[in-house]
Amino acid sequence: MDYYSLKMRASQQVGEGEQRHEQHISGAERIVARENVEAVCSAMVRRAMTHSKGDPDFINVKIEKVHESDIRILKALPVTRVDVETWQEGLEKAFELIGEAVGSAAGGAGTDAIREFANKLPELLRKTFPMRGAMLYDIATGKRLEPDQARGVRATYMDALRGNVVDSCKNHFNEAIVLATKVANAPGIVAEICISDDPEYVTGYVASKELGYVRIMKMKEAGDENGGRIFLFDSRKASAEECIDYLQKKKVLVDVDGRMA
Ligand code: PML
Repeated sequence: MDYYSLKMRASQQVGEGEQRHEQHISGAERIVARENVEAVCSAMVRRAMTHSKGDPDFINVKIEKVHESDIRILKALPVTRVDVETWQEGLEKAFELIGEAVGSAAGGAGTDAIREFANKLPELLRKTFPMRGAMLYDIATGKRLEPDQARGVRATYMDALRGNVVDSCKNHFNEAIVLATKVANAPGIVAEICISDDPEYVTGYVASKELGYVRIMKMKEAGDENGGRIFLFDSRKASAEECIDYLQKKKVLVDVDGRMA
């Protein structure tokens, strides 16, 4: 069967004079069967044209053929949910889980080393707020590995294996479980932490092959437009090039098996 990758991004010019620049409004991507290309494409354009951030000045839709033999099918990570009273409690829980994942990846590194790493996490996360992509952080050396640190690394070419569903609204969870599953299966990836940059969306997650996808129901204050992602990577297990190549080029369909909202 023939598949096609569709990617949409929409932006708007904001600011005056020298301050004038392009601001991202909306983006989406799918991998669909040939017969769904037109419908999915128009749903993407509708999504761009009806976004709450305003009217786009620029919409780019890229459509590429994908050979079935180049697609890897992955089983979605199992999902668990952590309810918390406050976003501070949620963040603490997320940092604790990430600390454990990093500790066990580092062969049960001492508690001091894990505590030292966990202390760095809030600052690392803050550094991701202005980035479009994720930070790729090497737990073996403490170095950042994104070729462009202002942009970060973006996981792309992925979708859920869900037949011919056409949707024009963003569903944070549905998109995140697909991305987190692709990322968790990347060479050398130990874990991921994510906070949405949507000011109205306070749920975030931590994920890894061992932890699964752990939804933490509050990870920031409502109204806060800061969000970001860190991919925690171990350079003793794979090379950064191999990992980035997989994240940015390998086509993945995720078997969500009834997990989607
Ligand atoms: C994003 O907005 O891109 C991040 C979405 C996080 C989804 C968390 C969840 O609902 O499980």
